[in-house]
Amino acid sequence: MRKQALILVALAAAILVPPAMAEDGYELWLRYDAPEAGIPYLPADVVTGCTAPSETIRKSLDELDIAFTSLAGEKLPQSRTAGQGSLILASADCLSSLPQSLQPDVTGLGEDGYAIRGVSSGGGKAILIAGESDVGLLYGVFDFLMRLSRGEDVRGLSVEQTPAVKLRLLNHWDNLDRHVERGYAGQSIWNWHLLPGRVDPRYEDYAHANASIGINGVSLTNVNADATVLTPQYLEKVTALADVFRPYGIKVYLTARFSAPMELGGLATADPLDEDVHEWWQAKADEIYAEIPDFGGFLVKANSEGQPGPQDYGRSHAEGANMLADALAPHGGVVMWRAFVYSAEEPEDRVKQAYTEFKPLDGQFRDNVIVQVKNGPLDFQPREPFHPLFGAMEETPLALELQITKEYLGFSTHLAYLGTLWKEVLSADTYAAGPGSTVAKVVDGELTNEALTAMAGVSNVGVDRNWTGSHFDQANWYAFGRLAWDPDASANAIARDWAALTFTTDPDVLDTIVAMMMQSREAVVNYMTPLGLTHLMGTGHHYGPALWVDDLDRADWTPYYYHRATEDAIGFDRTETGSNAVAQYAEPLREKWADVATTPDELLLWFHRLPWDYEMTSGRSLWEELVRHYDLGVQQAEDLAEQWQGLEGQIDPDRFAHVADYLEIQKQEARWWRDASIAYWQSVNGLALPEGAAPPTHNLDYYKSLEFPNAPGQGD
Ligand code: GCV
Repeated sequence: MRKQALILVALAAAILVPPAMAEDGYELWLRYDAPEAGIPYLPADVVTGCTAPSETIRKSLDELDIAFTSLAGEKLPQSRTAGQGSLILASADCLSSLPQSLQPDVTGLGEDGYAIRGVSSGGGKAILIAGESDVGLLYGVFDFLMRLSRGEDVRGLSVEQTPAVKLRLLNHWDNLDRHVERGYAGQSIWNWHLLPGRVDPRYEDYAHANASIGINGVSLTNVNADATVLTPQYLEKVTALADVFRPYGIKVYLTARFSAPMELGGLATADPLDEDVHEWWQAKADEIYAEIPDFGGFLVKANSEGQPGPQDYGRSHAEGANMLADALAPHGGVVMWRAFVYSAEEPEDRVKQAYTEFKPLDGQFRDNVIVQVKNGPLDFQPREPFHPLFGAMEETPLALELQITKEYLGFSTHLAYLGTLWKEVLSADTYAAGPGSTVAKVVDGELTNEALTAMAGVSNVGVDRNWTGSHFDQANWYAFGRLAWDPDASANAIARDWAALTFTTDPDVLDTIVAMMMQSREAVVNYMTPLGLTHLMGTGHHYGPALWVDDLDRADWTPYYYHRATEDAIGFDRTETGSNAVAQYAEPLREKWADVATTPDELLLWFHRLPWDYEMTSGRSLWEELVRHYDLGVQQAEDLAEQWQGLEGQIDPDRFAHVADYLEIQKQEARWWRDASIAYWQSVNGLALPEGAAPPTHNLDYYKSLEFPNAPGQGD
């Protein structure tokens, strides 16, 4: 009888006690898992200097509750007076209830800056987190908690942080029907149909994640814009999102379809010099600001890939941008005008067109316009040289646009940590004002003394439970925020911080994960587009290799346009004898890249057209070197999968298995890329494989026959 009762009790307990939740990636880098060795410091209590805490201060206090409950098993008690061991929170608006001796000087930290330092209190030591603004303080709280969570001893900390870049934005390419252009993590998280009635709690979780890495702006909609988002019906929905984001210091931006005055306003024209058009935009801006007083502004793609723009009326990009800027200026909004422009009719080398178009407009933009430039002159390829507009626009602020979603780097299944790619761009020297004129110094405004600075990342967020499709792609979201805050931060250090917060603080496991991340992007370059090759992906969806495509309506959308391979040679001549794109760079880069002997291998076929038997610095022929890179890429992909397998048992099982499956896909696709590429090149150059290289698994016809009509993330 007693035994039966015990069984019944055990059964009831099994039914009533929910099993521990498996890790599914939803918490991102904010898991607040206690570090292996426990947290090195537990504050005695938390004290704020506020008499009436703002919503943002309340978010900071909530964050401390969430974090300490997880890290230490209980919330910190809140006290009214600071004593020994206190954690003191202060901002300019949140000082008055602190004793005079503890009121920090917060001026000079900048609007988003913060400080964390030890102070004397109650006859002992306390820790002060101070921001000039409440949002700065919130950023400081996140930094403090993430340090604790990584196992850092925060007691001797003395940190002062001010972001190098003013506007740090995610750009969503989300359509109103929830399809995400180039999205690989499911549908858009914005459920427009249900907004504003249903404000999904996920919106706040999203804002919370962004704030933790310093992101302070979100452009909600696709740059291939739909004017509908500017209707009153949709602005009500946008307002609901803005209200959720505000306490986290995040402003909303919208993509403005240039023809909106015609589509929504019934005007006969969208000519930026037309008075009615001007008035329409002014009224629209007033309408938006009446509901969203901190609205960030408009992001615009104009006269590119079929989007309407000022050139439809014979006006320049500056005239178009300035008209919108005038409408926003009274409210403090900005226009982010994209320089991703190229035309199907234009015979000029596609990678030259943005510079040709924008360079003559330098100095013609209003003060509240920032020209948004992709990292490279083509389109977010695995590797490109930096965009020649960086360093070339002395009187125009330039925003750097990066792509977090991996349209050209294997979608969400391939591990490609983009921190290394972005650092390569940021640390590239433009030589615009002599050596040391890095892209980072253009972007943070130092080079041309710009106050308006910005960095934008095309978001990889969707409704997938883990937000980004793959666990490792969370690292790219995280790295974007960290680099937008501090472009000088190291890709390696960011990877290590992310991995410690996301997986474990075990140093050996971290060494493996960071090593995997640090080699991952180069692996992708090697098996997809080595030696400066570019844009060889499948038509439209950009999934997989399609090097043979040479017959689309637009030549500049074909892989052939970029590789130009014939029996004798391969590559795009961008020197004086070709398109002369090198002339868009400052000396000594121009001379360096114009000379094949001084062009680095990784950009060789970007700038030069060379015979297949060209002798490389390695002593191998170009053909042999190409095959070697493909093989290396496949080997690296195999290594990634193997390194991960070595971590079995040290990573929670669900996330381990998810990553392992994706790495297996990457391994297979790396081989597919290598084999299809080699099969195609051989069909063109008729060359035998170098000794020891394996023949492609299938013949070229097989690779050509593969179709992927339902590949995710396609454009219209
Ligand atoms: C939003 C590339 C992408 C397009 C994208 C475009 C852009 O061409 O393939 O999907 O359009 O870049 O950046 O505007």
